[in-house]
Amino acid sequence: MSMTEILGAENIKKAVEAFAAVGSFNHKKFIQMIGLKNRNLEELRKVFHILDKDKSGFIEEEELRLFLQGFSQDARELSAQEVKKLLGAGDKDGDGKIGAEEFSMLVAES
Ligand SMILES: [Ca+2]
Repeated sequence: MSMTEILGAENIKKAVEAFAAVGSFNHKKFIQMIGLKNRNLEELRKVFHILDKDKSGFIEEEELRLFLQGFSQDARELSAQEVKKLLGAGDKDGDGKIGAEEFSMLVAES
Protein backbone atom coordinates (compact mmCIF):
# COMPACT_ATOMS: atom_id res chain seq x y z
CA MET A 1 0.00 0.00 0.00
CA SER A 2 1.30 3.44 -0.91
CA MET A 3 1.17 6.73 0.98
CA THR A 4 -1.45 8.13 -1.39
CA GLU A 5 -3.70 5.11 -0.80
CA ILE A 6 -3.45 5.59 2.97
CA LEU A 7 -3.59 9.38 3.18
CA GLY A 8 -5.00 10.64 -0.10
CA ALA A 9 -3.02 12.44 -2.83
CA GLU A 10 -4.73 15.77 -2.19
CA ASN A 11 -3.87 15.83 1.54
CA ILE A 12 -0.28 14.97 0.78
CA LYS A 13 0.07 17.62 -1.91
CA LYS A 14 -1.35 20.35 0.34
CA ALA A 15 0.79 19.40 3.32
CA VAL A 16 4.02 19.13 1.31
CA GLU A 17 3.35 22.47 -0.42
CA ALA A 18 2.67 24.17 2.91
CA PHE A 19 6.26 23.50 3.99
CA ALA A 20 7.98 24.05 0.64
CA ALA A 21 10.27 26.76 2.06
CA VAL A 22 13.51 25.46 3.56
CA GLY A 23 13.41 25.81 7.33
CA SER A 24 9.62 26.02 7.50
CA PHE A 25 8.93 22.40 8.43
CA ASN A 26 6.72 21.94 11.48
CA HIS A 27 6.07 18.27 12.17
CA LYS A 28 2.96 18.85 14.31
CA LYS A 29 1.25 20.92 11.64
CA PHE A 30 2.41 18.55 8.93
CA ILE A 31 1.05 15.50 10.78
CA GLN A 32 -2.27 17.30 11.32
CA MET A 33 -2.54 18.48 7.72
CA ILE A 34 -1.73 15.11 6.27
CA GLY A 35 -4.40 13.43 8.36
CA LEU A 36 -2.07 11.03 10.19
CA LYS A 37 -3.83 11.59 13.49
CA ASN A 38 -7.03 10.09 12.14
CA ARG A 39 -5.39 6.85 11.07
CA ASN A 40 -5.52 3.60 12.99
CA LEU A 41 -2.45 1.83 14.33
CA GLU A 42 -2.21 -0.51 11.36
CA GLU A 43 -2.18 2.41 8.92
CA LEU A 44 0.40 4.22 11.06
CA ARG A 45 2.62 1.15 10.94
CA LYS A 46 2.36 1.07 7.15
CA VAL A 47 3.34 4.74 6.95
CA PHE A 48 6.25 4.02 9.31
CA HIS A 49 7.47 1.15 7.15
CA ILE A 50 7.40 3.33 4.02
CA LEU A 51 9.50 5.97 5.81
CA ASP A 52 11.87 3.25 7.07
CA LYS A 53 13.38 2.83 3.62
CA ASP A 54 16.03 0.27 4.54
CA LYS A 55 13.57 -1.69 6.72
CA SER A 56 15.85 -1.50 9.75
CA GLY A 57 12.86 -1.02 12.07
CA PHE A 58 13.90 2.58 12.74
CA ILE A 59 13.75 5.90 10.95
CA GLU A 60 17.35 7.09 11.07
CA GLU A 61 18.71 10.60 10.39
CA GLU A 62 19.30 9.90 6.71
CA GLU A 63 15.70 8.72 6.35
CA LEU A 64 14.46 11.76 8.27
CA ARG A 65 16.25 13.95 5.71
CA LEU A 66 14.07 12.28 3.08
CA PHE A 67 10.96 12.39 5.33
CA LEU A 68 8.87 14.59 3.00
CA GLN A 69 9.93 12.56 -0.03
CA GLY A 70 8.51 9.50 1.68
CA PHE A 71 5.13 11.14 1.23
CA SER A 72 5.72 12.73 -2.18
CA GLN A 73 8.69 11.89 -4.40
CA ASP A 74 9.14 15.43 -5.70
CA ALA A 75 9.10 17.02 -2.24
CA ARG A 76 12.23 18.73 -0.92
CA GLU A 77 14.73 17.28 1.53
CA LEU A 78 14.67 18.51 5.12
CA SER A 79 17.57 20.72 6.18
CA ALA A 80 20.04 19.53 8.81
CA GLN A 81 18.35 21.78 11.35
CA GLU A 82 14.88 20.48 10.52
CA VAL A 83 16.14 16.89 10.83
CA LYS A 84 17.62 17.72 14.22
CA LYS A 85 14.32 19.21 15.43
CA LEU A 86 12.26 16.30 14.15
CA LEU A 87 14.63 13.78 15.68
CA GLY A 88 14.58 15.70 18.97
CA ALA A 89 10.78 15.54 19.04
CA GLY A 90 10.48 11.91 18.02
CA ASP A 91 13.45 10.20 19.65
CA LYS A 92 12.14 9.59 23.16
CA ASP A 93 14.80 7.12 24.33
CA GLY A 94 17.72 9.07 22.90
CA ASP A 95 19.13 6.36 20.64
CA GLY A 96 19.37 8.77 17.71
CA LYS A 97 16.58 7.22 15.64
CA ILE A 98 12.80 6.88 15.69
CA GLY A 99 11.20 3.48 16.28
CA ALA A 100 7.62 2.46 15.46
CA GLU A 101 6.38 3.16 19.01
CA GLU A 102 8.08 6.54 19.02
CA PHE A 103 6.53 7.34 15.66
CA SER A 104 3.06 6.57 17.04
CA MET A 105 3.77 8.79 20.03
CA LEU A 106 4.94 11.61 17.78
CA VAL A 107 1.65 11.40 15.87
CA ALA A 108 -0.41 11.19 19.07
CA GLU A 109 1.29 14.34 20.43
CA SER A 110 0.66 16.36 17.29
CA1 LIG B 1 15.75 2.70 8.78
